[in-house]
Amino acid sequence: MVQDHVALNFEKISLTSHGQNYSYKISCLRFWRKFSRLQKLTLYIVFFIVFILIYLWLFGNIMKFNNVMGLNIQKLPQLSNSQQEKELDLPDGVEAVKLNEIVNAEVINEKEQIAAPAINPTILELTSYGIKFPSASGHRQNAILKAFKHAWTGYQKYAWGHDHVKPISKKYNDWFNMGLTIVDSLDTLWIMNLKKEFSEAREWVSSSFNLDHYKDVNLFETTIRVLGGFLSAYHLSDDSLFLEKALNVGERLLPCFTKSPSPIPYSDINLVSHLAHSPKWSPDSSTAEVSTLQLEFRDLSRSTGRSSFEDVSFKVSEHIHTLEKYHGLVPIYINPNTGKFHRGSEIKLGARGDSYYEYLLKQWIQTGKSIDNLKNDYIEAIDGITTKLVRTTPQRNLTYIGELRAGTREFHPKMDHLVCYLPGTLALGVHHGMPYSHMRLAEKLIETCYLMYADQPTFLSPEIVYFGTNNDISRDMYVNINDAHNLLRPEFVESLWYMYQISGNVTYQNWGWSVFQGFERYTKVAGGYTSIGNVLDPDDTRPRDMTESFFFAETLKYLYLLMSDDRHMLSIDKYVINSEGHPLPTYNR
Ligand code: DMJ
Repeated sequence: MVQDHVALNFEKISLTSHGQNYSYKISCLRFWRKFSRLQKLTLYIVFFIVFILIYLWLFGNIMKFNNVMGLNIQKLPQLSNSQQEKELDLPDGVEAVKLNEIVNAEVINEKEQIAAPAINPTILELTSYGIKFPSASGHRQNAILKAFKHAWTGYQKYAWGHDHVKPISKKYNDWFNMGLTIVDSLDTLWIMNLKKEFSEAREWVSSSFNLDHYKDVNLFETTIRVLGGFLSAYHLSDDSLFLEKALNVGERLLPCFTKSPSPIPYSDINLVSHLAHSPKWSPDSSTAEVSTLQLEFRDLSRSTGRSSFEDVSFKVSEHIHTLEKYHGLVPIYINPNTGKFHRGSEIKLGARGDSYYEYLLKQWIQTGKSIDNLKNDYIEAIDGITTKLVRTTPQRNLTYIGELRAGTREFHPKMDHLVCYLPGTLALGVHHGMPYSHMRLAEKLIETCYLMYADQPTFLSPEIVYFGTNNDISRDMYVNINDAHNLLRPEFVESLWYMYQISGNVTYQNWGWSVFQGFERYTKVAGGYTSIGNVLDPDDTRPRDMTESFFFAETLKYLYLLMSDDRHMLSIDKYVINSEGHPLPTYNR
């Protein structure tokens, strides 16, 4: 009957034969004329209502999405995945995230969207590019993620845009006035897949990062935290804003090199007057500081095509290579006016000495293992460490690295927590072809570092430990009350990550988990995590009300990577990680 006729077959109508189409049209028209006026009117109304409903549904959804995201959907690039990869020139094996995957992911998490501030359209674009990391998996990795979010929330609430949060007084601290915590955290946010937080941080960088403060800043700290932070954010996200900021920072720091009469840079610079100078308390620069700039400055040159950054910074390494050393070991002070070591200064792998050794190896890796002087200086230094600084304790046979005192070069059985970066660096070296004996040393040292935590009732390491010697066998490893503070430092968990990544031994994961429990129990406060003054007494930890930016940049990042199901989540072949935990790409030469 009527209904039978109404069943229009659009397939047939679309046939190419004009004659067939025509006859169908005629029969439809006849059919339509058979309706009474009332029937026609009813059908008109039904069609109209259906049309309005479809329109409202579509329009409502678009508006809702726009309002929540602050987006203009039409501005989103309509690229296929392969087009995106082409445009971005991604390296082999690096997959561009599909744009619609990102949009869907954002829509699903509606609660979070509503809390989010308006996001610039370009931000959504950028999250669809860059290197993709998996979401947190498993109980442990999720616990680290939760800790990061807790610390980040405190920083956002009480210190946003300032260098550090003071999580107990719920205030902030400024050191260089550069929003250090934000810049230092960018790549951790990216790796942890915290897209909303990354977008907010990116927005701050875009609108508020400012170098026009009449202020002295330290060349080394600004390089590893700020320049390194921007460069790694650039490489991971593929967002050129970060490269632009990195370039601004590099340019401001250049006078430290160019104004020095020797290849050794001055340690400090005023960002506005551009006056580069030595620290107020000494004419010398720290050896570790001047030799821990090259990964970042080289990467800045390679990324921008401006060679001056690499040139001036590598001259430092080339110059130090020519200086006389003590079995490959360097004194911790060097003078930028003369270019010479302060020969009477201490030799150690803790503060002011540490990353000289680290950057010999890492520069060699960064440059495709093409610079032999770096490799040879590194091997000679590790030999020197083994023969001149490594000792074992009389009671537990713990292997540690001591220091050589200023002037006399007498052995001092003291080790900073900072030295605990070394097992990781040694393991990285072995992975890249350094002698296997380095791995044996790494394994022994990391056990001592573990006991620096496990020996304390808080399961947290002090800043410095001392060891018993053959002349004093009554004590094995001990702590002076003045050195009993813990600044939430990363070196031990950093080494655990390298050791686990290279050996696959889950003991290293378990040790990291125990240390994390110590942080949770004794440093967690309402506004985040705080440094403490005393690891020796769980009832008297003396909180210091301070979260250093390296807790976000390194400690939590390494713990997160350590707890990953995929121990190669961040490739140590494709990336070399700077002294502040920021991954930078490796090159062929
Ligand atoms: C960080 O800023 C860097 O790891 C630096 O190389 C040494 N000190 C802190 C962390 O302890």
